[in-house]
Order: sequence, then C-alpha cells, then structure tokens
Amino acid sequence: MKTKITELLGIEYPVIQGGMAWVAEYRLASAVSEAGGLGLIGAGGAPAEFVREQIQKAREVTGKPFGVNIMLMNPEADAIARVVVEEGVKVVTTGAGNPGKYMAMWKEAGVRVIPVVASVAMAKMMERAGADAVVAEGMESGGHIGQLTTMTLVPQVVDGVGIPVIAAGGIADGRGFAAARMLGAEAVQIGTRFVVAKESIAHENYKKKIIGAKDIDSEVTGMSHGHPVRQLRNQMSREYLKLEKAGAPFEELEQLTLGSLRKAVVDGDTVNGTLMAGQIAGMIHKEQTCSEIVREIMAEYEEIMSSFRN
Ligand code: TUI
Repeated sequence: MKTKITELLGIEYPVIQGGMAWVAEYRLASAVSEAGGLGLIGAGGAPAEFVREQIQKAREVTGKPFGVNIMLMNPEADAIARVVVEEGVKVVTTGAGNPGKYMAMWKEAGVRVIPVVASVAMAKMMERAGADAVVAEGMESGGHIGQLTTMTLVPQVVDGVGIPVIAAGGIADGRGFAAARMLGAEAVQIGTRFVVAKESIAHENYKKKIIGAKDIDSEVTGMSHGHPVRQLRNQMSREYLKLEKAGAPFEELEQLTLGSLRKAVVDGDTVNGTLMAGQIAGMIHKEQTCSEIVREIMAEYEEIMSSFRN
C-alpha cells in the first residue's frame, strides 16, 4: 500500500507502532518493522547508553527501517537526541514536549523527524521547525494525553499543515485504519494492540488486563495538574484520583507513581502498577504476532473499502 508516509519512510504498510516506554524495546520494534510497518524503540525514561544498545540490537535482527521515540521529559533527552544521530537512526518521533531545539541537528543528519502533537498550534510550530510529518494523537490513547479526540484533532491538523499527518489514539483494527484515512491521515500509529503482541515483553498479567478490559475500563489521572495519563482502572489509579480530588500537591502524586509503569510492564504488578492503555483496550481479545496484527488490519481495511465500492 502506497501513501505519503510509506514513501517517506520506505515501509510497506502505513502502520507505525507507538513508542511505549518499557514495552517498545528492540524485540517489538524489529518485529513490527519485519511485518512491514515501522517499529519504534521507546526510549521512555531510559539512559542514553541503554537506548544505544537497543538500536544496535534492533539492527542485528532486522535490515528494515525502524525508529526511536524520545520522551522529552526524560532527563537524558539531550544525550538520546545525539545517540540517534551517532547510530544513524533514520526516523525519530518525539512525545510529551517540544523537540524544537534538536531539529537542526537531526535535519542535518538526514533523520526523518515526526513529533507527536495534541493540538493544531503545536503541529504548525513543528512544521515551521522542519518536521517531516506529525503524529496527531487523540485523548483515546493510553499514557500521557492531550485534550482533543482523534476524530476532532486529526482533520483539524490535516487542514492546518502541509506535511503528512499520522493518526493515533483509539485505533486498533481495519475500521479505525479506514476511519483515519477518511479523516485525511496518511498512516496510523497503534500502541495498545502491540502491547499484547506475542513479541511484546510486557508481563503476561498486564497483557491479560488489556485482553480482559471493557470499553469503560480506562480512566485519566493527573488532569488537575496538567499531566493527564490514561490507564486501566486499578488500586493505583483509584488511590491517585482520591488524593488528587483531595488536593494533594503534585510532588506527592508524582512520588506515588514513581516507577509504577515499570511495576506494571516488567513485574506484572496489576495492583500498584500503572496499566497505561487506550480506550480501545475493550476491542483487543487475543495475543497475536506483529505480522498477524498488521496483516489483519490491512485485510479488514481492504474489505471495508471494497464494500463501499459495491
Ligand atoms: O508522550 C506520549 N505518551 C506518553 S509519554 C509516557 S511516559 C510518562 N510516564 C509517566 C507520566 C507521564 C508520562 C507515557 N505516555 N504521547 C505523545 C504526546 N505528546 N501526547 C501529548 C503530547 C504532547 C504534549 C505537550 C506533545 C507536545 C506537548 O507540548 C508541550 C509544550 O512544550 O508546549
């Protein structure tokens, strides 16, 4: 399938895997790239040298293009920004901040830069700064989110910029892919469905929670202090929301969630861990390989499109 994004990135299918902290390490990223999409290594809060090793490991197992997602709140973001250049990474996506200060260095090195944005203003700013494309991420997504839904954000970003737009948030199957294309997106980014991929190292307990989730099982913490995070409801989210409602200071809430994503992903602690997941968790019913996921989405899309033609 050919779109502006498959052409830009040299990939077979316009499906990009979300750069999820702890989950998106080299095994998941290389499996998605091998399946014809774009795999991403999620730097999350990891040290720069760990990210370098992950890039080297990915390159050992796939000759296909893959990228790195840099979470800009990482204190080592500056060093990671240099590592991607040193290691010759072809694609960088960024999240949770403004990557403007790295743009010149990346452009000079020929890196394709794709910031994740949650507003039209940020998309326009990134286009002016030289971004090759943007991911417009709606609040249906798991993890750190903005305020707009995918349905409202994507077409407004498409109208606001000239560069290709990738839709994210609430997309898990061929219907979501088709809808994103209707809204003007040239590709989709998918996170939660890849958390439960066979190649994902996320703990089985975490995967089971996603597979067992219903439509209304996610909730958003941190809204009151401007750091909203979507996750599956559990003891951790309930306790957080109780403290937040009682007016607890940001520092205390931050202390509560310190290391809690690792607890969920690595230790499988579904009680005290933060089970980041999107609103489409209720649509995910089984563990599949990345190749099965990508092929299924594309087959569903083709079927939808042919049903419209008849
Ligand atoms: O970054 C994400 N999703 C994430 S990051 C993450 S790690 C984390 N762990 C614990 C607490 C908080 C985060 C988990 N999920 N998505 C991309 C994204 N970026 N969504 C929204 C934004 C965004 C927000 C503000 C992009 C730019 C921005 O600009 C602010 C500014 O500097 O003006």
